[in-house]
Amino acid sequence: MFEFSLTARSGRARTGLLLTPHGEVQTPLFMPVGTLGSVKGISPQELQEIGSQIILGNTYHLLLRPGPERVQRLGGLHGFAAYPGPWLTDSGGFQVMSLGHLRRISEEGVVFQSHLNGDLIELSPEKSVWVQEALGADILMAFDECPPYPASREYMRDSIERTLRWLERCLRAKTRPDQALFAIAQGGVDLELRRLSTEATARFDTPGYAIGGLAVGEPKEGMYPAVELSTRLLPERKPRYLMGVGHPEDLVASVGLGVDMFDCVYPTRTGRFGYALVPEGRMNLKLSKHLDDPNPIDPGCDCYTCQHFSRAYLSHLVRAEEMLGLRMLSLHNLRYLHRLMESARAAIQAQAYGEFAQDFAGKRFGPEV
Ligand code: PRF
Ligand code: ZN
Repeated sequence: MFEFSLTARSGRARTGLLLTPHGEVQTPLFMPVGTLGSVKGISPQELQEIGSQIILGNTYHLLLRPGPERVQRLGGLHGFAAYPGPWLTDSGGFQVMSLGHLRRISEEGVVFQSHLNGDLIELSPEKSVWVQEALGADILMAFDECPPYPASREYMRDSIERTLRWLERCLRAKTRPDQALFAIAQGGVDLELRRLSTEATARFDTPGYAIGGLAVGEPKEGMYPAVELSTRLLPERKPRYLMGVGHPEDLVASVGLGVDMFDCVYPTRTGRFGYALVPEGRMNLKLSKHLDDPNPIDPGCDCYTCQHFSRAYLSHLVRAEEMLGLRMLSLHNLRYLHRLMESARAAIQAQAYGEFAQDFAGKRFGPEV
């Protein structure tokens, strides 16, 4: 039911085809984040129109509300959220750290206080798998610990080992054959610990592997060597997922290092803040220079937003905090990242990824246009 095949290579970049019970997807790809079972403001129909292939849901949020058993009774994420294509759920390990009021980490798992009502909630490898089986995604993530940056070496080493024991427990707890569980390597930006974690993780023969523990505030110069080492150590024939990374530059560089999958709230969140992703960088629609501009955000973009609306109108909507403006920017930003990955796939298939990456970098202007 799960199969991953490589279809082309260019340097270390690769294209692949991943088969899941709810459809096949082409890699490299970007996955929109639908934390609570919805990609904020974007309908399933729109997601399909812009070329989304997998949606990511979160164990942490869906456990708090509406609850995994309710989602299961109402058809799992595919039925309940009416998005029939492939889903992936994150395990909650990372969200507990970043959102919950963490009370205790132990060998057993974590105890945290809900950010909604203060309830004490436990999450363990077994419980995370149980929740993810009820949610019914095609791909489940192992329950891991993503330590903050910076963390002491001693803490990191303990944490890596705990995450490996948690991975074993996740695999033992898993019961459904129609779901694939991806392992997650940790290790921060310390290359020795990253190697330790990745080699040990790769010994578990899971259908895919994630590179976790990055994009937690470390300098960019720290992240790339860790990604580079990870893709060298992970098995060639399994998909590699770099978690929580979604800046266009990082996608282009990481695909060049052999990463196949990405997720991030960046395109939707930055859209809600009034920014549009463009080939030159990021356009701030709140700037008054856009108020009289009849041009679309990006004349080269095929999305609904660029086909119908001017910068002037979008700028007006953003200033007035109209829902439509924020929705249309999110839609454009997601389409931008999907197009970026489509172009990357075409370049890899043409054996020209190096030129593609160079061309991409050559157009970048700076942080804001
Ligand atoms: N682990 C999990 N989810 C994640 C991460 C991780 O390390 C990251 C990396 N910051 C994003 N999402 N389970
Ligand atoms: Zn557009």
